[in-house]
Amino acid sequence: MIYIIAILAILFVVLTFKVISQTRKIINKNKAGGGELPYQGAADSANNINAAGLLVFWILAVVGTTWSYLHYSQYFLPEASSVHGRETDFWFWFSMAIITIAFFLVNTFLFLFSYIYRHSNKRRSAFYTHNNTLEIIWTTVPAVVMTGLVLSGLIVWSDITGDAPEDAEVIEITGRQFAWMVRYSGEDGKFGDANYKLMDDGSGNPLGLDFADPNSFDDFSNSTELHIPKGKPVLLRIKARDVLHSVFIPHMRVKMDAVPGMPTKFWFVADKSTDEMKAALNDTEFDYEIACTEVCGKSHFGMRMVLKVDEPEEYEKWKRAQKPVLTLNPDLLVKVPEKLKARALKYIEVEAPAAAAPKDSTATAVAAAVETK
Ligand SMILES: [Cu+2]
Repeated sequence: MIYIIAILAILFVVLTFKVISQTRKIINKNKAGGGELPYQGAADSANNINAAGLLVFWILAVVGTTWSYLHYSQYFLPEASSVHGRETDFWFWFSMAIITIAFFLVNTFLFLFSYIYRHSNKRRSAFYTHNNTLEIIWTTVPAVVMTGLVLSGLIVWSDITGDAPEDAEVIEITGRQFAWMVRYSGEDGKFGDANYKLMDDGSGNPLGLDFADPNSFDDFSNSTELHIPKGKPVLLRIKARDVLHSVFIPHMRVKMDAVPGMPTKFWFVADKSTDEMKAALNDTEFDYEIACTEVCGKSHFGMRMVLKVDEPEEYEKWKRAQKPVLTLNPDLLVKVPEKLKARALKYIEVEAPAAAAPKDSTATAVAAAVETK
């Protein structure tokens, strides 16, 4: 490598001297009264080679660009499974089409003209200062097109980031190193208070539910799957427990940072159930995936959760089958204030509470997920 650099450096010095001496010759010739330069023929052939080289470069660039587009299209996002996803995809490809056409047109003319109008002794260049009509056209057309694109994007964006509909299914998703945890409000439809000071993996309360708030008694959580109903607005309340994370559901075109101490949100309507996707792709193993798209530590790559899009009836059935955090971790009863104990006891299963805790309780699963990483 060092020899190549040395050779290039020597070549650079030699060529620099060559350029200086040629320039001096031209200057001296001009001072002596101009006329035909002795090396005019050589300059013409060099001009021809440069012009042809530019044309060849552009042809190779067209082939290369087209090839890379087709080759890497396998890594494009999969077809959208959400209502707003289809809309953003439409605008993405619409902008892409305009940009692509402009890119090929402008560059084709650029390289073609540099070939056609290469230097020639047989013609003289015209002195052309400016053309108002042309300037107005090439300023107005791009300005109108760009404004149209930005405005249409802005309208869709304000819809996506606006308030979720009243009847939206609200689900809380919390990121931590290195797993996602989701919480549902349970049968009362109200989330209990949560406080980071109460987060305690050991006692089965990694989300810090505050059991002084009776709304938390029926809240249930999951650390392996997020279930949502098909065709109904879903509002994700997004939180982080330790560092920055980011909720990314590629099929749903959902992407939002999870920031410690600053809840964020994203609402969307999934319109293809997991089963429909399995049938459409002819793949019984298919599952929607939630990934973390903010590098959050050494096991960031493994921070994924499965998303199940259920038919609405199936979803309600699944919800009814879930057990509250309190039921799965009856020891948390000590955190309930005396005056609320009677209400909380309804959620404690009487027979053999220890055996009632299934393996996928949030605390156990998260602890396992964190330990293996
Ligand atoms: Cu991450």
